[in-house]
Amino acid sequence: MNGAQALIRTLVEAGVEVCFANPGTSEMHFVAALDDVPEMRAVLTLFEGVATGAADGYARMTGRPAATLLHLGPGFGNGLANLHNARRGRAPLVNVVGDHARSHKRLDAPLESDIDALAGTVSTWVRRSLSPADVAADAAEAVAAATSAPGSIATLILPADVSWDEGAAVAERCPARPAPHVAPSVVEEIAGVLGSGEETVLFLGGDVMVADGLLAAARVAAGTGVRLMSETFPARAQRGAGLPDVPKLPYPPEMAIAALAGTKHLVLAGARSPVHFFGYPGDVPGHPVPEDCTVHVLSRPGEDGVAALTALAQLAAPDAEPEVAEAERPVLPTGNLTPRKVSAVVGALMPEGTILVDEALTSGVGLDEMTAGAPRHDWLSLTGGAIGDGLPMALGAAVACPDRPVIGIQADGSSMYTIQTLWTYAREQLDITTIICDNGAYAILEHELTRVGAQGDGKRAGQLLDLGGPELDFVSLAQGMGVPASRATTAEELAEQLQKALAEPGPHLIDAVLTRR
Ligand SMILES: Cc1ncc(C[n+]2csc(CCOP(=O)(O)OP(=O)(O)O)c2C)c(N)n1
Repeated sequence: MNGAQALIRTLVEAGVEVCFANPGTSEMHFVAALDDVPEMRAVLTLFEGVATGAADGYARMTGRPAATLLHLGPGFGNGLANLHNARRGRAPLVNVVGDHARSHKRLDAPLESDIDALAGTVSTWVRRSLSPADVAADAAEAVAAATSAPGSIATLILPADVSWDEGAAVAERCPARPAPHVAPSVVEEIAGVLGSGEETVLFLGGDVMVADGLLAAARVAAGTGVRLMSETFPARAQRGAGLPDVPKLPYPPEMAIAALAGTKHLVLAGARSPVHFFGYPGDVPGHPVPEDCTVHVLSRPGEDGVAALTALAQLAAPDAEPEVAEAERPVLPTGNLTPRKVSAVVGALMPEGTILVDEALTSGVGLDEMTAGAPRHDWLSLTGGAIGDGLPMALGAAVACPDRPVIGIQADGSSMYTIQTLWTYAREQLDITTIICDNGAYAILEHELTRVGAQGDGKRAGQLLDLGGPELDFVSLAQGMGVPASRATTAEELAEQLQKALAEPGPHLIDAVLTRR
């Protein structure tokens, strides 16, 4: 068996069944070995950022890593932004990065670069396999590293000759470190804080954003009077009728500050203490937590937050009934298209079990509210702020959950970072409906320009924020990659086109042209 065959078989043994790939010459033996291991599904992406974002989405929906196959340092670099998002969301992921054959390294060939340095910026585990005899054990360790709580990125660098040389053998699965339980004394201490009678917020994120964690948190809230809030961009949140509707901490600093004003105790469950995305000129604090507020930790990322919340609910609110969202849908709106109307159409029509991928940015206004009472669904957000993850995450989510509809609410500018993802939707015939929120601008940056107090005559600066001239033709772009597409300029058209897209299998794109100010 050659190194590549042993590697892929070992990955499959360890539960890695999908590889999002963009190969090159140094990965040819890996590619060839895929024919020997049909249990590994290989999905071709036309850019490494698509592969890494897809692995991110896949991991969020399954809790298991996908592999990526990347071509040396430049391929890894192309995948970096979405690896960053995956890291911020603590998604388990295994990168296999091809490298030159060992004998070729010292020649400084054109594709030679410092892969280890690149990998180190996002990975908790980096190793270069040094011989075919090692590669399988290395792969098993990579999977264990990626899946150890709370989930992280492992990067295995694979020299071409380690792939092609014989003498390898499959390795057994390595145990991963499970999430440790929070000590009972911590739960007791937090129960004491909740009993203080002072304004308290139970701040949720990470692993607790699933039904059991949210219901336990809602029991605590009902029994003790504390408020629930979640981090602004949870990696994956289960929502909808029958589950608690937990408000997110708003993104704009002034709104985040207002949301936490008066809070005396902030209790963290699975989330880190919040900070603003950016610092701004002037004497503005970098976080929205009031000065006289004490931050307490029930569970850290990587600890078992659901178990901690369940124990807390038993202790602090044993008889409480959680407050949950009623089944309720918005009425279908009419007339010109605004972000709120797009949200209302989605809330009115999304089927049970939808995976909602939110890279709507400024067009996400109202999406939380309009979908809170919709049938149960999952919501994936942009965890690390690096735009261009929406389309790829939807790809990964659809591969992970082939029986569930995926709806991507996608800002136009962000879609262009990884627009070629559409081609993989078509090739794999995935049930993904992409709604492009077409406002013709980098609208959020218009707000940020004002917020940072930047001055200018506005004209030249405006050119860097405007996406018109030439206008992007998303219908043609989608059709050119094999995805059926249509354009909606009114709420009625959007509703009709979304209904049709959801009824037909396979991918669809709707260009929702928003009314400009
Ligand atoms: C990788 C990366 N590059 C650049 C940015 C900076 N950035 C933030 S928002 C944005 C534009 C977003 O425009 P669009 O996707 O059209 O959404 P809108 O603001 O119009 O709602 C840019 C370029 C970023 N966040 N990530």
